[in-house]
Amino acid sequence: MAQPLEKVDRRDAKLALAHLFVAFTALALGGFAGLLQTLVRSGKFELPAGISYYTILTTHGVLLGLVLTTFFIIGFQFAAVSRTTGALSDGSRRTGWIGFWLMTIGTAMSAFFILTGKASVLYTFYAPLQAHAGFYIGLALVVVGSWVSGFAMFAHYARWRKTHRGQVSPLLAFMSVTNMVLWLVCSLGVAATVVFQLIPWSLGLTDRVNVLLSRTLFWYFGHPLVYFWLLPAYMVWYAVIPKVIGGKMFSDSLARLAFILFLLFSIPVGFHHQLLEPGISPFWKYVQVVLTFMVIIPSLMTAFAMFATFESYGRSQGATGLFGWLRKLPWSDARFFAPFVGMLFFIPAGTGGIINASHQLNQVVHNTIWVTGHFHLTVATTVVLTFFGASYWLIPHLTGRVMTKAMNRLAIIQTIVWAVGMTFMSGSMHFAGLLGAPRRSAFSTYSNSPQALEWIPYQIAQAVGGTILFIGIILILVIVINLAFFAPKGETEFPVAEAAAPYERAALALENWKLWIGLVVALILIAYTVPIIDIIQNAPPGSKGYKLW
Ligand code: HAS
Repeated sequence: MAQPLEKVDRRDAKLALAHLFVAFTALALGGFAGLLQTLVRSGKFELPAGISYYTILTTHGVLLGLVLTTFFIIGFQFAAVSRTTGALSDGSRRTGWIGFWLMTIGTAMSAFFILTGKASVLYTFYAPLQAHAGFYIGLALVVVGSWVSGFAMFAHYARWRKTHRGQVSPLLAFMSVTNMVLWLVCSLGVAATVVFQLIPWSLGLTDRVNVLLSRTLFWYFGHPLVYFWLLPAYMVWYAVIPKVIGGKMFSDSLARLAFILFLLFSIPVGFHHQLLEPGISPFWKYVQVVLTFMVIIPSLMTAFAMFATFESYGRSQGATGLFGWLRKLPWSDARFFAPFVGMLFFIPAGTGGIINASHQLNQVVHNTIWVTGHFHLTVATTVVLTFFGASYWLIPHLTGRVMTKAMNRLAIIQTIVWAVGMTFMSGSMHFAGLLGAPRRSAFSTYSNSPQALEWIPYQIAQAVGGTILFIGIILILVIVINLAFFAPKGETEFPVAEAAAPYERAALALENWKLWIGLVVALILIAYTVPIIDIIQNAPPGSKGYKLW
C-alpha cells in the first residue's frame, strides 16, 4: 500500500486533469449561451437562424449546472483522495478512467441532441416536455459514469481504512467519500425517472407519463444535487483555506459533523421545490419544510467555523478589536481572495434560500426570476468562485507549474469582475422576481403584458451583468490555459490544513457508515413513502406530453 504523498501521483494527476479540462470547456460553451440569453431577455436582441431561446437556455443549464460541476467535482476529489491517502491502485485508477469516458460520451450525446434542437427541455427536463430519447440516454450515461468513479473512490478509501485500522481518515478523503455517498443515494431518484419513465416514453414504448411522479423523483435528486455542488467548496474552505492563510483549521470534528448532517438532511427535502404543486398533501410538504430548516444548520456551523479560523489566525498575528483580524488576511493572494468573495456572497445567497424554503413566502417567489437570482448567487458565485480559487493551486500542482505574479493579479481582477457582474445580474433578477417577472421565459412570451414595462430596466441590468460575467469567463479561461500549458515549470503546493487540536475521538464515530447510511435511508423512507404511494395510487391518466423533436 502506497504511503500518503505530499503530491498527487502523476498518473492520478492525469485523471484529475482530464476531468478539469472537460469542466472548463463546458464553462466556455455554457457561458457563451448565458451571454446570449441575457441579451435576448433584454428585448434588444434576437437569435439568428431561428435558434430557439429554449435551446440556448438548455445548453446553458446542462453545461454549467450539470457538466461543469460534476466533472470539476469528480476531478478535484480524485486529486484530493490521491493527495491525502496515497496513489490510487491500478484498479481504482482504471475504474476512474472508465467513469470519465462514460460521462464524456454521455455528455457529448446529450449535447448533440440539445444543439440540434431535439431536447430544448431545460436542465430539469420536466415532463410533459419530451426530448429525443438520445438526450435521456446521454444523461443516464453521465450518471452511471459518475457512480463508477464514486466506486473507485470508495474502493481506495476502504483499502486505506484496512491498512490504517483504528485511525481517523484524512479529512479530505472523508469529505470526498461523504459527498459521493450523498450523490449515489440521491441520483438513484433521477436514474429511476430517466430509465423507467422518460426513456420508455420517449421511445414510444409507453404513451403516457405520470408527470407528478417524475417531478418528485427529479427533486428527490435535485436538492441534494445542490449540496453535491456545495460540499467540494466547503472542502476547500475547511481543509485548504486555513493553510493558505497560514493558520489552522478551527475543528476537524466540527467539519466532519457538518458533512454528516448534510448527508442526513439534504435528501428528504425535495418537496420544497414543489410547494405549489397540487397532488402532494400539505402535511408532507410541511414535514419536508421542517427538514429543510435542519439542512441550514451545517451551513451555519460552517459560517461559525470560518469566522473562528479567520479570527484565531488574525489574533495570532496581533490583531485586536472586533474586526481587526480582517486586516491580517492575505487579500492579495487569489487562492484566498476568490473563495473569500464566494463566502461573502453566500450570506445573501443563503438568506434567499431561507426565504424560498419558508412555505408561505415561497408563493411570492416561486417560478419568478428571483429563484434564478438565488441560484446564480449560490452555485454560480459561491461555488464557482471557490472552484476558480482552487484551480489556482490545483492546476499548477497537477501540471508541475507555478502561478506567476501577473496571473495572480489577473485572478484578483477576475474575482472582482465576477463579483460586479453577478451583483448586477443576480441583484436585478431578485428585484424583477419580486415584481413578478417569470423565469424560464423568452422575452417574446410576455413582451405584450403591461407588467413587462416594469421589468425591462431590470432585464437590461441583467444583460449588463451577463456581459461583464462573460468577460469574467474569458479571464478565467486565459488563466486556466496559462496554468495548464504555459506557466513556468516548478512545484506548487496542494495545501492541506492541520486542525488546531489534531486528535479528536469524536471523529472516529463519524466514520460509522452503517449508522449514517442507515439513518439516511430511514429519513428518506419517512419523508417519501406515504406521498409516493399517494402519487401512484391517485395518479390521473397521465400526460401524453409535448414532443419537442
Ligand atoms: Fe437553493 C431553489 C432553498 C442553498 C441552488 N436552489 C434552488 C435552485 C437551485 C438552488 C439551482 O426552499 C433552483 C432549482 C430550479 O431550477 O428550480 N437553497 C435553499 C436553502 C438553502 C439553499 C434553504 N441552493 C442552495 C445552494 C445551492 C442552491 C447552496 C447551490 C449550490 N433553493 C431553496 C428552495 C428552492 C431553491 C426552497 C425552490 C424555490 C422555488 O420555489 O422553486 C440553504 O442551504 C442555504 C443555507 C446557507 C446559509 C448561509 C451560510 C453562510 C456562510 C458564509 C459565511 C461567510 C464567511 C465570510 C465566513 C445559512 C457559510 C464572512 C466574512 C465577512 C467579512 C462578513
